[in-house]
Amino acid sequence: MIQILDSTLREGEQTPGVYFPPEIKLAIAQFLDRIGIDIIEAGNPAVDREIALAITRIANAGLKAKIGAHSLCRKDDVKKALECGIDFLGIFFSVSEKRLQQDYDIGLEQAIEKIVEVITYAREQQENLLIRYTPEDTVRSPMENVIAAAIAAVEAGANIISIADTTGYTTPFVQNRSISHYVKTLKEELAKQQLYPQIEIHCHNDRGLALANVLDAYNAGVHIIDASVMGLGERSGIVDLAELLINLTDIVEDKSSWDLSQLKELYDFVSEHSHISISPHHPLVGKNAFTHYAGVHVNAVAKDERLYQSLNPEVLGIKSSLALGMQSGYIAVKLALKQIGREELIENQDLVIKIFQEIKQIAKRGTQIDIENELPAIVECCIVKQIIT
Ligand code: HCA
Ligand code: CU
Repeated sequence: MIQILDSTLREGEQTPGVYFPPEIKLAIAQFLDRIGIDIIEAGNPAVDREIALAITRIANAGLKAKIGAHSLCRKDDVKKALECGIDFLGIFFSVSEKRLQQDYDIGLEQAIEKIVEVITYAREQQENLLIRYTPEDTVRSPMENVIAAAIAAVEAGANIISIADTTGYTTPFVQNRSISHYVKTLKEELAKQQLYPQIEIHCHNDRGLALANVLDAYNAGVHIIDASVMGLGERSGIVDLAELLINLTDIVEDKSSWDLSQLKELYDFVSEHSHISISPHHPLVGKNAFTHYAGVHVNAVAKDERLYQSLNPEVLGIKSSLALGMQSGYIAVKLALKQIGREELIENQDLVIKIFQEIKQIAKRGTQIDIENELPAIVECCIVKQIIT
């Protein structure tokens, strides 16, 4: 069964301007737990004491999910992470010679020694700890280096190897640049050494392909997929959690793994506390995700919503809705009158036409009409005009 790691609290906080205080982090973790997320990556405790405090609180909250911390490949940082009482530790370090030379002035051999030393230390401190090693920027690093580091890491005690597409470089149809190629090659090479760690993927969205890439990796037999709420993260972020879950629901065998009815509330909560708005057309959770507008569409969905919906909004605890504006037809006006409790006016053809024309006039100003809050006043105004004329 595929496992989901949510990194809203770690990668998500690498969105400029985003910071979730400990009590908000705990509430987000509780939401994720209710949804059925397997691993919650709660932050890097070496960044700030308050982050360490938040991770500790989440780790002590009795959640079903495994609680993880992120750490640089340093014993001191690992020590801080373990003090938080975590189940899962993610250690990352590059194995690309170019990066190693430019940033750390060391070679591959020294890098692998460091990785082995830190993983060995973590394993000695906590026997039941799940340890993940990520060769940062895996997919742009020489494959032979990645394989050598992965073998050494697993032999030193890592349970999971993560393939990080740190810069959103992979793409499904370009030879040797697909994430499935990396998943398959790494699995094969490790199996040759009788090593069978879990394989994870972390896909950034720089090319807008993060979701396509994780589905490609799913097909290649990956075990753990990283995502975040709203896809929050560095630059263009990573895979969007809601989009990932709905697409996996179509392909996994056990459809009841996740409680999707919590997603909308979680997204609104994260949007509020990150101060980043959800675009109206965001799949599943955007304001317009299940809103029908143009006349032809509204006519059809009035008979059967499935004519213009391939997803059932009820699964997400959402109801479909109607928008009024330039594209609307008479049916939309009648449905909107019904919605605001003025069903008795539907038979008044002249009035319906007047309201319809008024809506078009307002729409020309480029503003959207709020059915609940604005339509009642528009209706009253048209009734008065009808009496006068
Ligand atoms: C980072 C880099 C990272 C690490 C992923 C991991 C990436 O911002 O620290 O440790 O598995 O994209 O490579 O997020
Ligand atoms: Cu990342």
